Amino acid sequence: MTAATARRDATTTAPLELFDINRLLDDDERDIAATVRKFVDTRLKPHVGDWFESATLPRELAKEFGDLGVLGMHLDGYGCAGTSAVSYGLACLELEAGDSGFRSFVSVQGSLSMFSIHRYGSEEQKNEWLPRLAAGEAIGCFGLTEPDFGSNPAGMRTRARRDGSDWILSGTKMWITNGNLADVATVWAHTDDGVRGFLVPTDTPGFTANPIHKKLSLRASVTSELVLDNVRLPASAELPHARGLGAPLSCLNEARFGIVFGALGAARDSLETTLAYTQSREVFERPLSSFQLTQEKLANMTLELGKGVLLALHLGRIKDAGAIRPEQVSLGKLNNVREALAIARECRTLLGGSGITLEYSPLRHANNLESVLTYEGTSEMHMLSIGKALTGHAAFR
Ligand code: TGC
Ligand code: FAD
Repeated sequence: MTAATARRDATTTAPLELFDINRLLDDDERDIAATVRKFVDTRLKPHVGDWFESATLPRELAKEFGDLGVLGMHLDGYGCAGTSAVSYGLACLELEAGDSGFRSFVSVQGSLSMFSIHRYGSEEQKNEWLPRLAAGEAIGCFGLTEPDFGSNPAGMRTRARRDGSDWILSGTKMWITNGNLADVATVWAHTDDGVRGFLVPTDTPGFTANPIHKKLSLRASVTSELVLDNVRLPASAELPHARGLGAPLSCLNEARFGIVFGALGAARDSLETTLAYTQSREVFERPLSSFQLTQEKLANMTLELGKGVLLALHLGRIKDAGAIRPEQVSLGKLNNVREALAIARECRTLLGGSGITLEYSPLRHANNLESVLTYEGTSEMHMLSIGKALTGHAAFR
């Protein structure tokens, strides 16, 4: 053992231990994070490389996520756990330490599909769908984006028109997570009275989901195009309390909040993986971790990871106090995804050639984070949201 190795063993501290983050959590929050981390380490991580390579997300994971209690965990009643926002965020962080695809599944199920029903649905809709979605016995998806309207959903072309008391929906939704797995789709459409939401059982005639292939990112996640060809729905399929574009945008706040925490899981896993690698990898007869240039990178990444977690926890406490504003969620999503992506890429450099394989997680995380940077509002949309809060000028159009 070299002198450098002996000193290292005596003094190493994990990145987030340096920030003493656990001191900021209560017992429940620590327990939930530890439970999800154990599930990710034992059930998901051993397989994630294969799922990423084969571009699959096994359907049976839905039930396992349900048993774990993470589906709609921040919602009350109807089989949901009713945890704090911080606990939900920590679960997202631990899931995304496995892969952004796992957090994406849970975000879409809990924060987009279930939240849209919980906030805007009728009592009948809630009873029909929420307990099964919470248990992972049914899967949901959320169709807002269209091929020509991603950042600007106000322009959506999907239309819902009345035919007697029925609704007829026509249009195409694009890039829809869980589309080919879903039993029910929350679909947003223009009507003569503005934007409305509809619950579309995916076995309804005229509804088709087409998987999107050849992805370089979020491969352990199902992404689909949804085609609605004169889909006839009863009046009871409309979400009765959703009125206008603000309804789907309010669901996005929930999912974006999960990403504020989640992206840091990908960053933490990248950094932990890389720290371990640099300690065992010898270059020029010394551990890679003993070089100043390596330590500069490790120190800077640790700072950004820790600052991101502090920001996420601060926003989580504001959310739990019922006071969070959409532009505050934008602050967290913009910063934490941007920094997580930078960390994952920097980690890849320290892994050298080994870093380009699925043997090590950082490049997989970096590729996933390219999607995370784009979905739930691109980084530019969040800059403009912050800019609007600062100046009062909406510069989107
Ligand atoms: P604008 O006129 O600003 O707003 C229309 C109405 O909506 C209200 N509103 C919000 N309400 C709640 N939360 C928010 N974040 C809101 N933002 C706006 C607003 O107050 C207004 O209400 P009212 O009552 O006055 O009518 O609308 P705009 O057309 O100018 O658009 C603003 C903009 C650009 C910020 C918005 O369109 C936007 O956020 N664009 C980004 C679209 C986006 O994020 N799409 C994500 C799709 S889902 C997804 O990506 C899932 S990824 C899978 C996963 O999570 O894993
Ligand atoms: P565009 O809106 O075409 O943006 C292209 C570029 O132009 C971006 O850099 C953008 O920031 C920039 N830009 C656009 N407008 C402006 C402006 N005013 N000023 C400056 N720059 C601008 N959507 C769903 O509804 N449900 C889902 O489940 C879902 N899952 C997804 C999963 C994956 C893997 C991906 C990649 C996407 C998913 N999306 C989903 C869609 C996602 O929300 C959109 O991709 C995103 O909102 C961006 O829209 P767009 O792709 O059309 O890009």
